[in-house]
Amino acid sequence: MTWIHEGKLDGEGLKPAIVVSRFNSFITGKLLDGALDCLERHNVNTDDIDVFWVPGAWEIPALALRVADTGIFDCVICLGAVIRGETPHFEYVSSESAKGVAQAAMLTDVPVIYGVVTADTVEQAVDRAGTKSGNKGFDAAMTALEMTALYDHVSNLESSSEEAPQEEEGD
Ligand code: INI
Repeated sequence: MTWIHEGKLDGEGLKPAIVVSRFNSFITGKLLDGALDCLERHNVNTDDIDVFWVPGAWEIPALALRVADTGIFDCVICLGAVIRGETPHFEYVSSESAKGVAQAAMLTDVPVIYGVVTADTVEQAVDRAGTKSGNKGFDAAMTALEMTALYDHVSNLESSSEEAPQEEEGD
């Protein structure tokens, strides 16, 4: 028999944190709206959501790791918008922000979710923040719900296998 493990999309009783950057706030504000909408529509209590504003996408990973390590939150949703300009700044900011969020996720015990829009143009970014291509903030919050449920499920598997009686080794 194959055992399938999946995370449920129910946020009841969860306490999520959102780390969101102020740079390009006309986009990140929409991502935040999308994430809040998703969490509330999946039974997360509004009073249980904490939002942390940082200056730019570069600053997201360091704060996300600190927030995750408090042990107060069930997951951390990272939201930002990096839009390509005429300078190579875009490459540095977008790649460090993505790498940093991935690293934070590996270093802490709760899911840290990447919801940073990287776009060539303002129009593309707008498309991903609640218009033509959906809302990446909403999507990131859905991912957070699923991964939080999976983390919880896997740690229950670990503790139930610890409690299970050990088979005696034969002679
Ligand atoms: N920060 C962003 O979040 N998006 C951008 O598009 C961006 N660009 O293009 O420069 C950006 N830069 C600021 C950066 O994130 C830091 O806040 C800044 O370098 C200070 O460390």
